[in-house]
Amino acid sequence: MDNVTLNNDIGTVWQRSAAMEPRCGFGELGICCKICFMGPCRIDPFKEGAKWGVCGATAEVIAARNFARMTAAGAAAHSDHGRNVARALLTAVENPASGYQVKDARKLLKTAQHFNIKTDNRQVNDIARDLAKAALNEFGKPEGLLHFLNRAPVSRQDLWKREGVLPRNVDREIVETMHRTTMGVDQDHRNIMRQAVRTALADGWGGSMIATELQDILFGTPSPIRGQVNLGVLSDNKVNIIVHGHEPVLSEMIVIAAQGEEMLNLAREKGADGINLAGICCTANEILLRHGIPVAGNFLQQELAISTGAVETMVVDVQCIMASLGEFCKNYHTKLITTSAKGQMEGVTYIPFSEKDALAKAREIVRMAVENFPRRGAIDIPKQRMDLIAGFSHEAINYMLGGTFRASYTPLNDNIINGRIKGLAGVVGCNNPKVAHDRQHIDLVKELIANDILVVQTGCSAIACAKEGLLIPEAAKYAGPGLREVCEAVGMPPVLHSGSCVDNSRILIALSQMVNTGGLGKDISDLPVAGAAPEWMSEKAISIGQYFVASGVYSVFGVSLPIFGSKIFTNHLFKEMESIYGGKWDCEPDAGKMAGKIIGHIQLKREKLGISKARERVLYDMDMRRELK
Ligand code: XCC
Ligand code: SF4
Repeated sequence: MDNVTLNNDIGTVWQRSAAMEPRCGFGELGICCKICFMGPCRIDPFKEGAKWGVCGATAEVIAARNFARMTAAGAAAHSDHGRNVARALLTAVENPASGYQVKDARKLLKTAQHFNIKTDNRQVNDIARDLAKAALNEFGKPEGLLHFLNRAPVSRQDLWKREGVLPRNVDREIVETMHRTTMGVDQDHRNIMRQAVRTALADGWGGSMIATELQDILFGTPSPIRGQVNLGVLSDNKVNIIVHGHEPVLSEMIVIAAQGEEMLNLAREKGADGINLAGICCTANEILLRHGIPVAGNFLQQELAISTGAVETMVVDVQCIMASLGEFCKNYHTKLITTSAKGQMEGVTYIPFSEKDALAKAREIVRMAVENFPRRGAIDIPKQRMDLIAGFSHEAINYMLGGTFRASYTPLNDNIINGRIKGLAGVVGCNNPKVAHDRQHIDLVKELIANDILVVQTGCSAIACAKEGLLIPEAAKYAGPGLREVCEAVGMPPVLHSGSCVDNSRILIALSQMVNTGGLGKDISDLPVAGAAPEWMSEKAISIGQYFVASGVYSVFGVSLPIFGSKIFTNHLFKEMESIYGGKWDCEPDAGKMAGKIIGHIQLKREKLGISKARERVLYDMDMRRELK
């Protein structure tokens, strides 16, 4: 699909990516600085040219500042999303006409406890109001630390305290990173990286976790649900609406609006057989997990979806929305609608979406889509589509493995200890046109499950593997014998879809629970687990990598990393960080080699835990039975 021919000048993302070659080597290596206007400065990686920027900054300081700023930007994106969810929770309490309401009261009570909010003999709405306000306070409170940090294993909290990296509030860490990386402040790459850790922790254990937990309270905690994926989910006879972006605060309302009788009647009036809603990127994951709404594709498929000619409306909010879409849509009848004051495009219809009149605005958007149906011209929808199962929140994993009455992580830990499952890998993140679309995700995940490693996924990576048919129970046939046995016993796929990118916080909680369950060491860094982002491109991925490393997880990225211009800084990420945090960064563009590194790492952790040899399964024979009597 990389070679669709188009009659517009802007082309596809692959064509524009090819036109960028050769890319700037200084930028690719992370040693280009434009932080002040004495520059831009660049360091010669071969040390024949400039060793210092105009201000005297070295390669490691420049690379560290760039890296820290990427972390801050990523943390800001996830956390601003989280803040919006907290505002929506407050709206649910104060303005029921908005369409929002508390769906999971049980999770509300549990989450409130983490914030020391009283729950006994209180109305749901009163607790929800307190929680929403407390969550909003996390972004700018003048004193204290982030509440969710107390969900990490105690050993981890102690380590963070020792290192001085406990985040105080979300906004402050992002602001401080911007301050410290401005011209002439922090000129020690290790000190810069400490602040980058604090900022990333404020994302994973702060902004992202607030987004995930409060979304579950508002829209329901995911549990396994069937769905379908790929461009073949678009309908040839229904109005196709694609929601693209990140915040379910918008997409949840579109789901409700598209199901209304009034809109369905209007669609029939316009000659359509109904309304077909589908998603792209993380917002797709959000409504897939909670409603089974089909996924049209991941990041690199946003233009392809429009090129089918079958999309009446693409409605976008924030993050990962290509700037090309406005120009791209001019060649099709597709109506592009932006909805966020934070994300607009010149010449594109903007319908301001706010929590206050969310449902009314969603109806307006759906109506525009329906009215656009008669303008549809020739269509060409690819046939490809695949079944999948998604919805493995950490609560769902708990119930699935442990049963409703004794929900726990004990069975998972037991299966890891007895060697049926060798370990856990979180494979997450974006697509990047610099590498073959989806290939790295699929090749990596297939090799991991073949080696009895259970894979947990989020984001565009989950969508990539879903298209390949790895997210159905039948995919157990690709798994090694141990993992296959567990999957078949429980009826689960060997690859578990846990949600969007803010939902990587679910993985943090799952890892903490594995530690607390016992038998696999005392800290996250003892667990036989690893993280990977084989096709990363977004700054958000850097923040995620950084909070996983700082939480004790070995995290390996594909494509490349903008750090290699400084050996000193690379050494800090790949070696020194491990001696501090027990987790470290790594980079490996080849999926096969990446799999080898992860398998090796998991094996090493198993050896350290003393569980490296798979225990022989004991079969009771007659002699042993007699002995027992
Ligand atoms: Fe964006 Fe979240 Fe990356 Fe996909 S995986 S390209 S960030 S949509 Ni999050
Ligand atoms: Fe150059 Fe230093 Fe300014 Fe960066 S901060 S652009 S290295 S002078």
